Amino acid sequence: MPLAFIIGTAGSGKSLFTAAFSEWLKMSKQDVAVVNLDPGVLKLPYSPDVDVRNYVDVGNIMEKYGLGPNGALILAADLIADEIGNIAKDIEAVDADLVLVDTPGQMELFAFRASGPYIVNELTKEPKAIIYLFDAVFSINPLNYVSNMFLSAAVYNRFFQPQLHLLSKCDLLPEAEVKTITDWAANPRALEDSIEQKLEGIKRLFSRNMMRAINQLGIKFLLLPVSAKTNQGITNFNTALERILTGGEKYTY
Ligand SMILES: Nc1nc2c(ncn2[C@@H]2O[C@H](COP(=O)(O)OP(=O)(O)OP(=O)(O)O)[C@@H](O)[C@H]2O)c(=O)[nH]1
Ligand SMILES: [Mg+2]
Repeated sequence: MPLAFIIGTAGSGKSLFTAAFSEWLKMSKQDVAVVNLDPGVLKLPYSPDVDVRNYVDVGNIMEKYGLGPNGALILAADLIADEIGNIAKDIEAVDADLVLVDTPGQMELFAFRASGPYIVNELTKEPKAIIYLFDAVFSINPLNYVSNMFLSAAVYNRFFQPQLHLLSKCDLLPEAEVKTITDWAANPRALEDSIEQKLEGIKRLFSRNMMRAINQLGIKFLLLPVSAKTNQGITNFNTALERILTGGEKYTY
């Protein structure tokens, strides 16, 4: 069964999007399972079918190793890798046609430590995709947008899996601003124009050079606006995901 990993900076909307998209799939009679890979989360907006907290408990780690919350989360990220066989078995036991994986709040724990790519590779040999979330409110500033491009390119460089980019929480911005950001993704000239207009000095120089460097990497950068509150954009996103994971077929017949 194919797996989609939802990744993004802290608070970018990973968990709520996982909840909204899984509900949407269930309404469309698709057989979906949801995995929580965040060992530190206290409350989730969905009921996970598989939960890493059954294996790795951040509270216990803090006590056992005398660590603070951040040290415990780092250790937890590595301990998850040791439990990957059990987690893979749990996922197989659920036997769904598509698995959504909600990843830890702090993206760097999953993306930039050795354990993340190991987990992605070991969980399944079936098709997988990385879903990278750009927080819409954060991204309306061109400097932040370019920083997020850079992070998403860094994530790609860690996993080398098909990657889809979503503009999350798009209900929080006026439609015109959503369009501005999606235009930046589709057309580097539009982004360069905004950088010239809205930024000055070192910020302008830095953003322009970083944007050009990322474009030179040749990463195709389609950004789909979505909202986990209004379900806007979810149909489009699902079509793009089906194309990657199943060659355009439905997950469940
Ligand atoms: N308006 C609006 N708010 C959203 C949307 N998605 C998430 N939020 C809010 O943004 C905050 C963070 O959402 P989460 O889904 O917890 O984000 P996350 O990336 O899982 O956060 P961490 O795992 O803690 O890093 C919550 O207050 C959500 O209610 C959305 O589509 N629209
Ligand atoms: Mg979360």
